[in-house]
Amino acid sequence: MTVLTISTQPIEGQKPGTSGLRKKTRVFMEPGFLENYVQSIFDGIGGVKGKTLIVGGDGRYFNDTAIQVILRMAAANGAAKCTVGRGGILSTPAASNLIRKLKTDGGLILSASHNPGGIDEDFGLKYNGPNGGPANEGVTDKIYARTTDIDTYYSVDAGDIDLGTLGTTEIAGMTVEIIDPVSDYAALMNQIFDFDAIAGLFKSGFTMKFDAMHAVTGPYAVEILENQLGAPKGTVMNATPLPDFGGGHPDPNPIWAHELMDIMTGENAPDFGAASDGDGDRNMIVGRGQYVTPSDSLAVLAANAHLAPAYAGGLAGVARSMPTSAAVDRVAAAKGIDAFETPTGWKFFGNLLDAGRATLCGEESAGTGSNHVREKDGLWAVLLWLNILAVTGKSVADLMSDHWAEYGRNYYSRHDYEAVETDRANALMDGLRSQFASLPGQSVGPLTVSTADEFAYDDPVDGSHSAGQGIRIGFTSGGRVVFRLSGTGTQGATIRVYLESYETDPSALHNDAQAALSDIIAAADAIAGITTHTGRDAPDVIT
Ligand code: VG1
Ligand code: CO
Repeated sequence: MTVLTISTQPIEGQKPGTSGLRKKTRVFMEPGFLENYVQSIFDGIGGVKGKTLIVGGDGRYFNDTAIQVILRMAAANGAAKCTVGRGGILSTPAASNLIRKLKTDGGLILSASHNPGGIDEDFGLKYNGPNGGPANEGVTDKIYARTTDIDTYYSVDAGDIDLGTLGTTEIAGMTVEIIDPVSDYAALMNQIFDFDAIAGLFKSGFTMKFDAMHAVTGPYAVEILENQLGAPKGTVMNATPLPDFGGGHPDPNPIWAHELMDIMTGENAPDFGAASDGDGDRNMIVGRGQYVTPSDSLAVLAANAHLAPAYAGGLAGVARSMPTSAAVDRVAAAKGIDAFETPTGWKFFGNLLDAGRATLCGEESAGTGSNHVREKDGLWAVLLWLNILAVTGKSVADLMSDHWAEYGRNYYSRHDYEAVETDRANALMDGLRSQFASLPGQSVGPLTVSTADEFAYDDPVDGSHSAGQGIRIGFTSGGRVVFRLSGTGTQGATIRVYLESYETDPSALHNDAQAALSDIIAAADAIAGITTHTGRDAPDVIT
């Protein structure tokens, strides 16, 4: 077999965002685009000679083709072995687990997560390091730098590998092992949770719907919930991963998971509903008639995690991204443990988890996870909820009511303005920056601004500094609004507006979030001029 040395030149737009590189699928399919990025990853991590990698993705359109390219390039670059999920399938948390369990030098995960899939939709690729977590900023900077001066990539003159058959084969001297994508992950979940208690819950007649949204978690959820825990067949809906996710938008929130929401608010609603995203790292939790915001879910899980075997000894600390509500901070304060506030994106939790300073982490965008892997983990969150429901015997609604009564409620919502012209979005952010000095003390409607700044993070473990991580405006009432531009979009800019207020009055704990936040929502527009800058009079998505 001959190694092919192929001349190339830099292609613009290969800067990784919040979670790897995401582009329109057709862009990834342009000649050399994928190859340049894969070679830049290899070069950026100091080469892959003699190294081992995990490779897999969420099964979206182009997943299998891209894996064949990656395998040929890994072989040409001298990698010793690639371990690949059968059919090219690995959920993001399952890939993270395999990197850790098999002690590989990292992995390549192919996914654009919750973004739609298909030739006219989105594709993505990211590198995770030997700890199983997304490459940190230092590494992604090196990868990006290489994309700007790359001149050569390497491949081998070899045919496609059969990804559908378990076992070991070889390509130009590199071992390729095709493994079952589900079994190691299911075994890990069995170690963490009390499967007997959860099986007992299902035996007692407890009902559930899990919406896999035709994305990667289908096979995982069927194996764990139905086969191992005894939930009735059909508990998992939309269980077959499809290259275009059935034409849907595999983002587990009340808007995109409306099929599940209709079931949970309809007649004969099951006790519990959950959904996961394209690559299986996000989760949505909903009780009968009771949606749980991701920020509240993180707080409830932190308050009750000790009911699951793996966390029976308590939590070392908790961490949340800055725009996530402070609900979990109140739990941490009550438990006397540290609460860390990080920039958006799971890569910022890695050091805290590795150093044993945080056990549970979460983001308002429906991501929750723990030190069991180095990614957020959708099914893990669902199983922790089930374990807590099994031990407490409470309904989701009761658990939420009790939690708010004890800690108060952080009303929370996120308003997204999608595909805004980049110049307009930047102008809105710059307009906010120009008001930092004048805002404090100003009244906006019934509210008074107390603070205005841009979040920067100093990593407490390695001391690295990350600036420009979101503009936050605090009010004397304890409420706040945060403005950020998305780092995962593939079209124009998405402005995210995160809204939060805190309520302790027992008679005001069960109101509609949009109503409870109406003053903050009005203040956000008054201060940022959202309507003026974007020309939109309402957000595209409210979660
Ligand atoms: C979004 C979320 C962020 C999450 C990221 C990746 O990023 O806000 O919390 O970590 O997606 O999630 P952004 O930059 O668009 O706001 V996933 O499920 O795409 O891996
Ligand atoms: Co995801």
